[in-house]
Amino acid sequence: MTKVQLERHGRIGLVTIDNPPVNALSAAVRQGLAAAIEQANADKAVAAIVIASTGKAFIAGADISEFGKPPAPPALPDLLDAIERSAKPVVAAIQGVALGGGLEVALACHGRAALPAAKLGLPEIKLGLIPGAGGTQRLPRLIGAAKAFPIMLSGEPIAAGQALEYGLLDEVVSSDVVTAAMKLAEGLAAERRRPVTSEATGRLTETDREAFEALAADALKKADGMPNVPALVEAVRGAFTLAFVEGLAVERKLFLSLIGDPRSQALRHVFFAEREVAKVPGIGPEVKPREILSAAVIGAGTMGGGIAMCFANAGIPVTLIETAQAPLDNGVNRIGAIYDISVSRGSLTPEAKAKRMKLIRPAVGLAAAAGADIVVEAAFEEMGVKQQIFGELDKVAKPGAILASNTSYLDVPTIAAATKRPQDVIGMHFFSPANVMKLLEIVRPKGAADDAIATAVALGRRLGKVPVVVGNGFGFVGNRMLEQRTRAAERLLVAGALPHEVDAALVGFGFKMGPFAMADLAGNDIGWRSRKARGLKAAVADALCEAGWFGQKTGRGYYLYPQGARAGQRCPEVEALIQRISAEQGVTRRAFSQEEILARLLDPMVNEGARILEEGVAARPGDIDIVWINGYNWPAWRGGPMFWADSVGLDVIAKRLETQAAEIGDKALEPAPLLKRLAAEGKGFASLKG
Ligand code: T1G
Repeated sequence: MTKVQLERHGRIGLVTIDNPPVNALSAAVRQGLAAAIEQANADKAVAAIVIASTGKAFIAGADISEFGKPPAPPALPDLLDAIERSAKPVVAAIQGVALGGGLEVALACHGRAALPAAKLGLPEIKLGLIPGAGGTQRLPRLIGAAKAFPIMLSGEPIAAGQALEYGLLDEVVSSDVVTAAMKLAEGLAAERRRPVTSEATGRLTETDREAFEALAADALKKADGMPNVPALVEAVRGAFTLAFVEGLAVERKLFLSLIGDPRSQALRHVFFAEREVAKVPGIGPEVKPREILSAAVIGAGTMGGGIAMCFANAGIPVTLIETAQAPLDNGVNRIGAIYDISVSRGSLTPEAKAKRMKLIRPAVGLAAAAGADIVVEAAFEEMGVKQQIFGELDKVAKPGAILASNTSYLDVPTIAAATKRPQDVIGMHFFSPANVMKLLEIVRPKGAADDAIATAVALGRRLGKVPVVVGNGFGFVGNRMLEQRTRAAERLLVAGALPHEVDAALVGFGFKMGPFAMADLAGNDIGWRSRKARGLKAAVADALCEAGWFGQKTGRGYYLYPQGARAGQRCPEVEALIQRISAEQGVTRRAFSQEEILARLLDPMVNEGARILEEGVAARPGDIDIVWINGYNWPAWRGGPMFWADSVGLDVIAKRLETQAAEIGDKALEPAPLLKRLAAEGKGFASLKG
């Protein structure tokens, strides 16, 4: 079926793109558009042309799935050149998002009309790219670089109203944007003038240049090593210093150089992985989510309070339940204080805070959960406590209510067994702080009903989370892999590395902080309690806790925090303790390079990820990447642990694991069968289609 239709309406040639779901500019669409523009220009009965499209989106941009493949003509810049040089005026009728190449198509037109719901943006920066089809040259010419640059730098779309104000749109109409565009096109034809963006240099004044350069200097300071930011600055600067055609050539050269950059390849992987993750195997669109009109949260501690905020932020009334008034009041006060910080920062109005606080109904006793469509338990991480609560909930919750535990690693079927409704019992593992972190692991025990899972996924997205459905099992996906990294970090200390060297390796890789700074921040006693509950030992971590060095909250942990300083300082006593433990274990300490530290930290995580895939606890390697990017700040421009492993080469990782397992004598470090098989076949995790 053709992707682009041309039909004549009076003197207007109406070109309609129909490439569901978002009218991406695939090769077929580009070819169809080029042919339609040529045909309309050859048709004497046509005086002007309108480009419209079907569906929600006007055009969502270039077809990202085509990047890295051999280019198919016409290249987008050539198509846009043909539109701009069309003998007859061309007007864009924008009913929805016009993003990336989609906005660049509209910029090459001679007029632009939109509906109020339309959003216009150049999000290429989020893919590690820059606009590659004239956006860096046409947009500054149309609205000035001081306005255009922030749009390209943030990648965030602007609303139709703001676009009209900027002069990016000629008109915004309440309905029937195609008719409005036709009238606009007729008018341009009658005036026999065609406003051509590429020649509109009036906005590129010296003042505009100064404003742009100031914004550019600030952007370069915050580029954080991403090559597309300096590239964007260079391309936009070309709008001031070069002729249009030369500016286009510089933009194209920079764009093509970024397409091959590993960071952009990683970000494009994340883009698709984040969409794949929403597709839960065995749960198709026919499985309808249950209606969630109200919620209840059990436990007003840090997690429970944060989860209650998620519901209030999404406008869902939520009953926050505690066992007694005092902890309940503490919980509500903590929520109010968190909102106050947002109000003081100006990111929340006092009225919005009041509205959200009203949506949170504090109550003592589980009976208050009776009317809720979903109950999220965020009580003490102890199985007995959870079983007791779910046993109670089974009696008070209404039939069909979803009963979810926020447990971070306990067995969900065991929790479900405390009820007579295991089909309604799932895990919803939020990450701290729950009102901030995007990741939501939805634990799908075997007995859970499909629509219970579908409900949790839909709700997760409504709460603004990235829901990832995972199988039941200790630590699910994220924490199970984190435990491998934690063990590896401890092994490195005993073998010869020091905390700051281990942390530096991860920070150098792109994490916000390393494992020891993170442990000091979260509190070393949390891991200590969990290890004791499972009879596990970690010589250095246990020694610190036995000394009461829990981290920032006690002024010292792996590091010293004088006067509550946030940035830790090296602690000679801890380093002496580590050396003593090495000696006690008969280990001859040795130096480790940053590369070796990184490999020793990340390889065991990847190995655990392979086991997670073998067991079906994660459906796809990309799901594991999304967990780590959204739950543990794995740098998105590294693509996630499984994408990173593929970029290193699974044969390299398997070999390193074998060497380490032999050196330490720990069979658990042997490469997992899946990892070994893929390495032997010369394949990556990407070859596993979920
Ligand atoms: N290319 C290919 N597929 C795309 C796509 C794109 N640009 N945008 C979306 N999809 C697929 C997506 O993978 C999913 O597929 C389906 O469409 C629905 O997407 C030259 C170089 C438009 C706001 O970065 O922001 O132009 O999972 O689930 O929530 O300068 O998609 O159904 O198989 O996100 O309604 C710049 C990316 C490209 C915009 C719709 N454009 N897309 O959101 O649906 S680079 C972008 C979005 C470029 C030029 C440069 C969103 C959306 P599947 P969805 P949604």
